[in-house]
Amino acid sequence: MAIIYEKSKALTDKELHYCPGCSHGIVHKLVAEVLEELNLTEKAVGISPVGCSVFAYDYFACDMQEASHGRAPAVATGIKRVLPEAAVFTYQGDGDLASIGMAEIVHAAARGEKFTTIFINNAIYGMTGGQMAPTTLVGQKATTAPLGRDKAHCGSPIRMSEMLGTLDGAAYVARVAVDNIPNLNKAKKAIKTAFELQMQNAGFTFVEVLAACPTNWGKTPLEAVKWLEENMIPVYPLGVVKDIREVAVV
Ligand SMILES: Cc1ncc(C[n+]2csc(CCOP(=O)(O)OP(=O)(O)O)c2C)c(N)n1
Ligand code: SF4
Repeated sequence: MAIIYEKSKALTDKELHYCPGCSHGIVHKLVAEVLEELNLTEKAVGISPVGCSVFAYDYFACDMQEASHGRAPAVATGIKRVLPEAAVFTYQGDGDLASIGMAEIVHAAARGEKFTTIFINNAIYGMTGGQMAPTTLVGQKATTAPLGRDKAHCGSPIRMSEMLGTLDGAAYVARVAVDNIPNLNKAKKAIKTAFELQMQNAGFTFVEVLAACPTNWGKTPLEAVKWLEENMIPVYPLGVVKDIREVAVV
């Protein structure tokens, strides 16, 4: 019988622990497909974060290293500098990257470290029960903001892609979403471009993925996708924020 679909060989057979409707599993699949298609699985080294995707090291069938809170970019820096031929990536949530590890990611990007970061923006801390993150929307409820994020008290959401895109060391920065099939295809294309540019030594590459956390948003998987489309995309516009190849031709 003809095989029309099979799990990427860049994923292990380990069953994912994510909640129904969580985007982490989808993004794992996209990253794995890209590694396989670019023939990078054997030379890939992934760095797991804290948060719900802490067990990414069990799911990707490549070398993996766990990093402590927010420190994945520092660990990736060391690994890539020692193994310049490796395809190094960090996989980080918004609590890990935009809060706890903000300095790490900013300075790695500023230094133009030649690894790829996959940044999962689900507008909340997932694993620890739904506390407010730097990415939480104004008015969005969180366990630490039960009445909704108050701009006067907590400020506005941080747009990591736009911020990192200002840094000279960033070669490619894009924001994608995994809410429907066309966007999934764009997300995969962006992840592929990020790895391709990394392997060309272009500089730091970063893909922000708008992702659903139905559990902590208190929604069904379908409601969560709709909420993401109606509320997150207007605040976090999709598209390529920076592509060094476009700068090069100007
Ligand atoms: C310095 C420090 N701050 C906070 C925590 C607790 N902590 C561990 S995982 C996590 C949440 C991470 O959330 P996020 O990165 O958004 O990932 P998600 O679970 O949503 O995928 C937090 C707050 C900690 N262990 N240490
Ligand atoms: S708590 Fe949210 S981010 Fe964590 S696995 Fe469940 S849906 Fe995914």
